[in-house]
Amino acid sequence: MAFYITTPIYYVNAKPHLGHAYTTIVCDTLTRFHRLLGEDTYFLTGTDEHGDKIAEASKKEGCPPQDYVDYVSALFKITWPKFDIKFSDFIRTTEPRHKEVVSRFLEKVNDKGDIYFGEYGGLYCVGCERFYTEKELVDGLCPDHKVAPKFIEEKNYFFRMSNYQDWLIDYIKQNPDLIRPERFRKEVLSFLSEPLEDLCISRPKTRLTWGIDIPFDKNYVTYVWFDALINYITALGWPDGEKYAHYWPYAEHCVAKDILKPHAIFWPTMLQSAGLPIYKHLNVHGYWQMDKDKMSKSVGNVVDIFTLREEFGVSAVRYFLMREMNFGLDSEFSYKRVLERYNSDLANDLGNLWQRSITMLKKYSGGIVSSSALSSLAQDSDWENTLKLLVKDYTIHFSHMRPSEALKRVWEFVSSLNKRIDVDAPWELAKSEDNRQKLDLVLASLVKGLALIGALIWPVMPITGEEFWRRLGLAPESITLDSAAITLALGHGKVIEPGEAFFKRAEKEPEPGAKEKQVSSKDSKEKAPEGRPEVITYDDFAKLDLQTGLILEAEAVKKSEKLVKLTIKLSDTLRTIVAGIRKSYTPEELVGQSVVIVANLAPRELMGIKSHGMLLCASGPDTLSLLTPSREVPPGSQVS
Ligand code: ME8
Repeated sequence: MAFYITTPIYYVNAKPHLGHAYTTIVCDTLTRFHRLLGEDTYFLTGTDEHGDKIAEASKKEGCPPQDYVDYVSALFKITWPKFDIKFSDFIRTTEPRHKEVVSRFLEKVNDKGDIYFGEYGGLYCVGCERFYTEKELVDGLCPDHKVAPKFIEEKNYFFRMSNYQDWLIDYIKQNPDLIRPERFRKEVLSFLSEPLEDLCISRPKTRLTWGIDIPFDKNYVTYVWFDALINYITALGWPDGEKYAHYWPYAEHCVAKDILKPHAIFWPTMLQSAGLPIYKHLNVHGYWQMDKDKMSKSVGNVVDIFTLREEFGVSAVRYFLMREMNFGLDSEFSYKRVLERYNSDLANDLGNLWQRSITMLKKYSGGIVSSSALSSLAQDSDWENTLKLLVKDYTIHFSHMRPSEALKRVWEFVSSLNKRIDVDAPWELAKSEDNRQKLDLVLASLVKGLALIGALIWPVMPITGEEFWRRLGLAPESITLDSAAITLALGHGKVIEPGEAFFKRAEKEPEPGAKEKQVSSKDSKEKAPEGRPEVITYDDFAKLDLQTGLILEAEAVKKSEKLVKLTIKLSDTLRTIVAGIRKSYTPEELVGQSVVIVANLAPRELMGIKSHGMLLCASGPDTLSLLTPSREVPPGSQVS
């Protein structure tokens, strides 16, 4: 079996925020879950870079559209790995591969006779990049952007979407889980009960040039939605790519309800017209809200995901998002709620279970799981059935796009193990040698339970799941839900240590970076050399990768007087470097400066932010001075 999942490609008129992070983490989680099932997975994300909205945003920033989209797209691309999101491909609609596929697709639909030239007048919302009917407006305003749409009349190309209305209704009825959850399927069918209009798919170049040319009329560019949706097949190399043949039959899209209509109506009719199979599922979720309003850049109520990550750590942020939102319903965001879940689910339930179990294993059994107890446990059908049922329920929930329910089920098991400790009271059993067998059995069941929990939480909290396995003496690369395989692997006879607490209770809002450090790498413990040799060889010097870089962004690190977080452009990548230069430079002074960096320095974590390199500065008597090339050279130039 294969599995192919996509996020929406995000508009580059805003930086990534919690809403984007949610969808992207759902897709990463689902991909990891399918990998656990042994499937061959492909996960696509990317950026949507054409259209009015982007052209306007770049104008506002005062830079050419290509520079602007390069920059914001790179921000998205470098953000996701910081949330342990591992995509297979990152697509940009300004890439040549995409432009080519859009042209081919348009030709195909045109050859079918589904495109015509006509005149249209209508109410257009720039924010949504689409025409609205009077009925769809709320008090005359766009329901999302709360602005009055403009009346626009012009000649354009149209896609005969109305021809496919009856086909689409039948298709949705015959494939009851095509659009899920059910409420969105109903919404689409109700929308389709009214006559469907044809779709305007072009914009005259007199009004907009920032788009993909219509292949049969160079005076027009393609409407951004017609262009954007096609990304899902571009990335697979449609029409002849191997990936297309392999993954497209398993395609799953994941979007929020704001873009239900383009995905549930435009996209399947486009696919049908071009003769391509329809995706397998459209998974639609609700909005993260603040004070009952959709979190969005235009409303200005977005949560900064980096602050959240600094305060609670990646695992906790991912857990919160997956557990708190019922997929399909809206969810209200608050720091208080994050803190509550952090303390109750992670620190109390999960963290305590680990600490109590492994501390007792250490105390009563020298940290070694009894292999005879492991074998007896494997013969205990009640216990094995409990595990089997847990994995089955979990699998069903994830397969039906219910991540929150899947986690809830895992936490029921966590609670049952915590209760088991209270009931079996290993500290009482340990008082008499007669109870040795029973004690070993209880300890073995706790260790086995923790190994399984490590695997079950891995799709949502990869770092924590892997760390569970590492500390249990198991290879994280072999993480599995298979009970027999876990039993076999646990019989290694190595000493298991409890280690540092996974999630320390946070009494008040934790200090930035506090939680992140719990699973931090050993980098921060590295010491600076105390003295310097008088002479080094050229080979020593050649180990340094010194490069020039351009500072694109500078942001003071909260709760630190010295640190600034910098986004630095090298030749074709962006770097995050945290530098202690705030006493000598304001963040505003830093943006636009050319600097010299040590590019191959091991990453270090400073106030919860990973710094990938170091700036070179001269230290004056009371100020620092950045080293900067005396002539202009492109970012990423070698310094030697
Ligand atoms: O619509 N709650 O891009 P976009 C939950 N380019 N999810 C949210 C959210 C919120 N408050 N805010 C944003 C576009 N999202 C098009 C898509 S696809 C071919 C083209 C997430 O940048 C959610 O996934 O406006 C939503 O559908 C998406 O961001 C919209 O991203």
